[in-house]
Amino acid sequence: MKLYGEPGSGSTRRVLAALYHIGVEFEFQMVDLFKGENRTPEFLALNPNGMIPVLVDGDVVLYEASAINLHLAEKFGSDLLPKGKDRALTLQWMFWAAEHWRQGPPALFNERIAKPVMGIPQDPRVISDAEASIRKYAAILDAHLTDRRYVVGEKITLADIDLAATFTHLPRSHPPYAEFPNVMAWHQRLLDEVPAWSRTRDEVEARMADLLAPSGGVK
Ligand SMILES: N[C@@H](CCC(=O)N[C@@H](CS)C(=O)NCC(=O)O)C(=O)O
Repeated sequence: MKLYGEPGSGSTRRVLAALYHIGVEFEFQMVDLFKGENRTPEFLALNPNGMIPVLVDGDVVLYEASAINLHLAEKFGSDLLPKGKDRALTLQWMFWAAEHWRQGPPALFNERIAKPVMGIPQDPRVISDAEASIRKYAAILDAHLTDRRYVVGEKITLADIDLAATFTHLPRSHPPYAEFPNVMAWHQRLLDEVPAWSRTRDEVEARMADLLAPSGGVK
């Protein structure tokens, strides 16, 4: 199977983490967004949205990282997608991540990383709205994690991957997660206990260092 993506992308990271965790062999096809490789006719035939990641697995062509991860977990029988009640809860948190949790962080990425690199002024209103959204949902996740090691019980699931993806640009986009100790402890646990999560963190950092070097980095 072949994954189209970019190692600095939080959405690509969600799929890479699942592939590494399950132990799947795959081919990686770099799609350089800065060179417009996501806008070629060939790529748009795979995903008309012009977005990574895309997985091609035989005659299955999938976009949307969560859908790709569900396909992988089902195909390989991974406990990243548990059975019964825990399956329903995993799906609940994946949908919650898409609808609510991942709303603020991309706006912060745009304001604090993309805009400075492109020489466009930041919009303080967008930053304060994004931070308000992040705080609102982080308070809910923080309360949920009071007595849990992972989002659904004792082991990592696809829900943890979908939620933790917003930590991908923490050192650069500065979402206010430090105000939420259970959220911080859960993310540290993922880094400490799940090799696929720390490996993809290292790959993101290496790629971002390369990308941001010409502009002198982002503070
Ligand atoms: N909902 C999609 C989001 C994917 C996404 O945001 N991809 C970004 C990179 S992280 C992208 O391809 N952006 C290119 C563009 O918008 O032109 C998913 O979960 O897979």
